[in-house]
Amino acid sequence: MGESNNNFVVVANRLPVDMQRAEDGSPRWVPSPGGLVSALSPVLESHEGCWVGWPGVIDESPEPFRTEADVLLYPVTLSAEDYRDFYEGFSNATLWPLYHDLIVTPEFHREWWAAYREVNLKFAQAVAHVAAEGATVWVQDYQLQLVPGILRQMRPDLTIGFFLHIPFPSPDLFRQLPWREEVMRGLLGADIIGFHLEDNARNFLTLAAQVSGSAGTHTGLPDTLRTSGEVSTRAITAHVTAPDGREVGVGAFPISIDVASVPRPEPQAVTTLRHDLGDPDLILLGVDRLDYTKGILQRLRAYEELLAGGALPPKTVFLQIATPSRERIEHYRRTRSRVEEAVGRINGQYGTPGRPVVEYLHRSVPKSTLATYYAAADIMLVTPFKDGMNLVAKEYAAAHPSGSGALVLSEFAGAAEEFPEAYLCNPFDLEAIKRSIHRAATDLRTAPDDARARMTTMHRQVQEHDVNLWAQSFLDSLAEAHAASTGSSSRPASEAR
Ligand code: GDG
Repeated sequence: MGESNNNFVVVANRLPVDMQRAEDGSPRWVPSPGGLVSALSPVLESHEGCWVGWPGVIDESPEPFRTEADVLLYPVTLSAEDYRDFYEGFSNATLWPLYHDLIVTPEFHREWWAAYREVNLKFAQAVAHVAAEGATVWVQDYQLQLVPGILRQMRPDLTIGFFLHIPFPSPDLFRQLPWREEVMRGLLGADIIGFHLEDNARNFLTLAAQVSGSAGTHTGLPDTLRTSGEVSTRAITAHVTAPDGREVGVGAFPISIDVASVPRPEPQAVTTLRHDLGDPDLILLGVDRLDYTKGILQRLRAYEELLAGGALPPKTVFLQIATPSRERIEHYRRTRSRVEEAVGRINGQYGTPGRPVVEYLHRSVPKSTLATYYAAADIMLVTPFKDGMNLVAKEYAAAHPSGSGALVLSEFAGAAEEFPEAYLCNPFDLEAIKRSIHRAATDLRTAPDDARARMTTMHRQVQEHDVNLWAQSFLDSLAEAHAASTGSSSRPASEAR
């Protein structure tokens, strides 16, 4: 048996580890600890679980292997063409911009779509191979939207959940997609489809009724798709009927972070950082993948205008971490060059020798370093044009247990729904970003109690709604939905933890 007896399978575009080659050519696995990995690991471990995904290197076919905790990692091989057409093409140059409200224009190419179908089939076949009879499968994100439908046909015995980590667009935008019926049918192969926000779920429900051939009726648009977020969230309150007559649950499950594993920085590390930055009066921080959705350039322009107007303390530093991302895609290259041009321009104008006003890192930093940055930052700038949730905002709130600091947050980040106490702004409105930064900076000086009350509330929100609650509520809802559809009672996948 070995590979085929897994009762719980997570399938995602990437494995939770990245493969590297040692000098002698042997494969080495570098763990990529993230919220998703820490949330799902205990569930995987207690269920002879398995994670199916791409190992992060083109054309590599490493053997499946077990982690120390007995989780089977099952690699799916992607060729150079798969990577170009499925990953860079359809996933990141068609779906990503379409689902982020056309911040750049999505490209529609039939050969990309063909690759998307083929690679989704490849992932589904891998899952069908490793999943035990009656197993629970949790499919992750926009790269794999056809997997639930394909799996349902291959393996009707499975319980299938799907979660979308990015926004789901309004029906008018989604309907531009030439392959909209196929994508809807793919998603409707699941027992439950989860989104971050009620708005996303509502968009999906409207579409399910509109797109011909994809669904029958849905049970109406309830006033709320999510209970108020108390500990046992039961998020499914709407159902759509799939073409095969099954009832599919649709709900909102806002993702969060693993608060317990956020590194606590040494106070000395924070002092050293402040010193290295020239002991500024005010530290602003941005942490993003270098993606055009994240609004880094607008944020820099707002900062530049505030400096020009003398609206910030004289010794202010803006530290921006921009993690390299999707660098072969044209829009990403263009975003990077514009951001770097702005950094140069601002430092050229306002910096002094040895004291730049923007400190810019175009690389990934260790988690512990990031924790020091979060702790040191007086104001965190999270200003995406559109974001499914935004974990950086939650990590910053988690890093300020005493209520220090301030968060400037885009209205268009999913996190804004959970953090109404942030200094919210419209990232398309430069004046609004400036106002929010200015107000946060002013409150920190002149109304510290108010600033502290805001941050304390956000910190509590994250503590009470961590990633374990997210995973638990999704998997409990999935087990219930499946039990309801088959008339059987099945144990929630999260119960054994
Ligand atoms: C997608 C959706 C949704 C960043 N730089 C470094 C680093 N990071 C880590 C952060 C955070 C993560 O990357 C970024 O997560 P976000 O949520 O902010 O953004 P996306 O990557 O776009 O994620 C998003 C998310 O999925 C989850 O559903 O919230 O809306 O777009 O954890 O800390 N980590 C380290 N070094 C870095 O330099 N170690």
